[in-house]
Amino acid sequence: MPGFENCGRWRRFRLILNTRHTAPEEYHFRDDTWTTLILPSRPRKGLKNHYEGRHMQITALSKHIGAEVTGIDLRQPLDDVTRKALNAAVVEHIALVIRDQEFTPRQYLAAIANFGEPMPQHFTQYELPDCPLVCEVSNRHTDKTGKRVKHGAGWHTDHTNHVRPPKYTCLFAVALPSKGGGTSVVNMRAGYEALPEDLRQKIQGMRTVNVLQGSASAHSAHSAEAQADQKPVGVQQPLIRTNPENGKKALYFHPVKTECIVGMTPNDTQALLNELLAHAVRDEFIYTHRWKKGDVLLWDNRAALHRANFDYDPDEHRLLHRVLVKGEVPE
Ligand SMILES: O=C(O)CCC(=O)C(=O)O
Ligand SMILES: [Fe+2]
Repeated sequence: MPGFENCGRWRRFRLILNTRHTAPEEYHFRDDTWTTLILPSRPRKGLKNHYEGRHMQITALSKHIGAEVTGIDLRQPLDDVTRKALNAAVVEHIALVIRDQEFTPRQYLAAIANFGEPMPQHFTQYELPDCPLVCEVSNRHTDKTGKRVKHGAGWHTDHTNHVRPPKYTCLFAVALPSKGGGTSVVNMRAGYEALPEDLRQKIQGMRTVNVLQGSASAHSAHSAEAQADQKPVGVQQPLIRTNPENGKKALYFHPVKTECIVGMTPNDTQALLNELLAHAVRDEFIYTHRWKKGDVLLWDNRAALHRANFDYDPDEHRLLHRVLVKGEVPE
């Protein structure tokens, strides 16, 4: 029987693959404890048991957001229990860091398929030619004027102008600056709960209208190029989104892609979104990932905003490989 160890104030769980096949399958979430999950690593016929002698461990990184996974090689096939535990960890902890991976783009794509179906991305010019569901996020990309594009510099969630935006965004480090260049993810479940009551009441039932780039947004995602591609009719999304996997509500918006909130002008909309950001984005709700070689970072777009940190020497190369996992129609 796995033991529960007291570990202070926040929820953690630990998952151990039992290579001796003695313990029954256990799967628990418990508040105020470490929860240890003992999973059988089933040997497959004719296949060497790839988990032999290894431990997969999932450890929460803070009270509000982030968990780290060690002791797993995502190039190997995963059993259902392991896959479910990883997916449950993303939903629970919102941002998941999986350490020490080594992939070709195809292996990376296959690894991410454990989390759902990969989907095509907006900017097809960044697709890897041999593996188009994997796109580059690079600080060397330029727009038509030759200016460097700063992908994801402000708080946002991805592809809100899609009817079915991605539930997870996944990044894998390929080239990293010597310092800085982290990725920050903020818990918008906590952000929603932290709103003053009158503001929370005011935004009930509101819907954002999403285009490639909103006319009143302060940031320019893709400048003239983006404007040219813009769809005339926006896609509506709920401003408060419920994650169907746990029933929890979160603030859900992309300030740059929001043209307006239904019934409001673009300028009033931006003012309201800024007010929401000011209340919801708190240091204790943020996880900033400091990239190491071999890291995969993924997060649940249904409960988070994220941004790239441009606090590094731009002459150093920063390249991540990105895969998006298909989501449901937001409600
Ligand atoms: O470069 C990063 O750290 C994140 C970029 C981003 O916003 C994304 O990949 O969706
Ligand atoms: Fe993004």
